Amino acid sequence: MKICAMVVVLAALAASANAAVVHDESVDGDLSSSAAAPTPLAFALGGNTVIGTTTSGDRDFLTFTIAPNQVLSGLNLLVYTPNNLGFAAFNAGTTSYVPSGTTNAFFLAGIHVEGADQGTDILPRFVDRSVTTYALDEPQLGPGDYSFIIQQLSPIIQSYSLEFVVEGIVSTESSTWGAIKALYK
Ligand SMILES: [Ca+2]
Repeated sequence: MKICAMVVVLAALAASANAAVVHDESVDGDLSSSAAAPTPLAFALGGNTVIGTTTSGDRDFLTFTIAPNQVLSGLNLLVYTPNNLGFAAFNAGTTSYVPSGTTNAFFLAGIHVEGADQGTDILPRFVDRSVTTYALDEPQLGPGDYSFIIQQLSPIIQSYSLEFVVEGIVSTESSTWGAIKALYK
């Protein structure tokens, strides 16, 4: 029995330690600057790191899908330099915030990103520090398509590294998951 328990523990660590760079602008090119056509990125279970720079005139838009039985459970801001106020936001769907009556409903939450956030999971800030009309109810996103923007409107080069953490759903409480899922419909 002890051996079985050890195997389970090791498997859990391996899953959480599974991290990969899914887009590095210095290698893969600049992320889309178009809210209507974000760069599509494929996220896997574990950490999905996006490395880039943003500045005045270079907003970075990406879109990703959370598969069934998975959640986006964290957004680790690994690097954010220099310390200057920026902005980041989530939208539902494969396009980001395009101001119009039809897209307002897809806007989920937006925050100001600051230097003190470096080294922390900023997903909870979309719950308690949203600067927009809407905020997330929970620090996670369930299955579905999403878009994300990070922008620095000042004429400085803002470097960032973001780790999108995707986890499998292990809860057996289907009633709880149903309630969570309903928030993102
Ligand atoms: Ca960029």
